[in-house]
Amino acid sequence: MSARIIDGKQVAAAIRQELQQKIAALRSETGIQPGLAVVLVGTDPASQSYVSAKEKACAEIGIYSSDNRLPAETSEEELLALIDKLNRDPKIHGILVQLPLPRQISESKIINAIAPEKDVDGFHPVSVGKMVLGEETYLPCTPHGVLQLLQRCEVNLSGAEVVVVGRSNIVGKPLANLLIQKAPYGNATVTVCHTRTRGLRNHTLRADIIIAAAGCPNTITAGMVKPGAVVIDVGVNRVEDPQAKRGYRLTGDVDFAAVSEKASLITPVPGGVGPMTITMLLFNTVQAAQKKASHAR
Ligand code: L34
Repeated sequence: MSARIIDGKQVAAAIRQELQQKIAALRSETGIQPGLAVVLVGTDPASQSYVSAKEKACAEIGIYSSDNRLPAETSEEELLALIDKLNRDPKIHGILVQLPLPRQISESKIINAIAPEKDVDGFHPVSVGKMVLGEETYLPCTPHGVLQLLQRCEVNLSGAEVVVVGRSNIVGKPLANLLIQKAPYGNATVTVCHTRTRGLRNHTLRADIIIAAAGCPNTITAGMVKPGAVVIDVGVNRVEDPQAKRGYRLTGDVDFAAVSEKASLITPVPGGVGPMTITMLLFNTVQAAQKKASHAR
């Protein structure tokens, strides 16, 4: 059996089209154009490419974006001053500080400084707290994108055995939390595995849905997958490849070729979760602008 491949680009394009219409309506009804501040410190090539993709996506659907690229030596104080300025800028509804940050800057200090109403990444403790409590808030983009993919592919989560591999603050932890919520996108039975998990395979073999977010190629091999399982690959790893044009190729956390012979549904890398991450950032930015418009009335 060969799995159906989930086309993340196509799902992302459909959502972006919905957003484009919402933005046009918001602009004509209220004069408000959603605005996103994009902040990148340093020159990490992967971060540069993600940030450029986010800015391009904004332009395509009518979100204003301000580009803030700072040198790698930027101090914590300088970055805090920029955040403060963006917090007070009325044209900006959302602030994205691309992670990771250079070593001299505390990520948690920076995230804490973002006004919660502009926290379109959903990383601020206030946003995380609301998410865990099931209150309305901005959901973190990658987990939200995964939920959207599952929903739009009509994967039934209620009572499903889900194994999340990875416990990062930006993917594993929030995703596990969302999946157990008493909500249409939740109601799953969730196991979170990580680097200290014993017998990873015993866990993944039970799973109806495996979500790989370990950041390591070949974390999930065919022998770890129950026939017919749904496999979502969140990993984006650059692997050196002299044959490739750019000197590297992208691969996820899943042995795609072998696992796709066993799964019923699988996401590719690239073209799976990545485009959804960017799309949910756009979604949150539009939501932030809509909220502001409704307060202004
Ligand atoms: N603050 N930092 C903050 N928010 C985020 O949501 C992120 N993340 C992660 C890293 N740091 C962050 C992203 O934006 C990962 N991430 C991200 C975004 C987009 C893509 C991958 C990761 C993506 O578009 N991937 C493409 C391939 C891109 C390429 O060719 O390099 C894909 O199809 O998977």
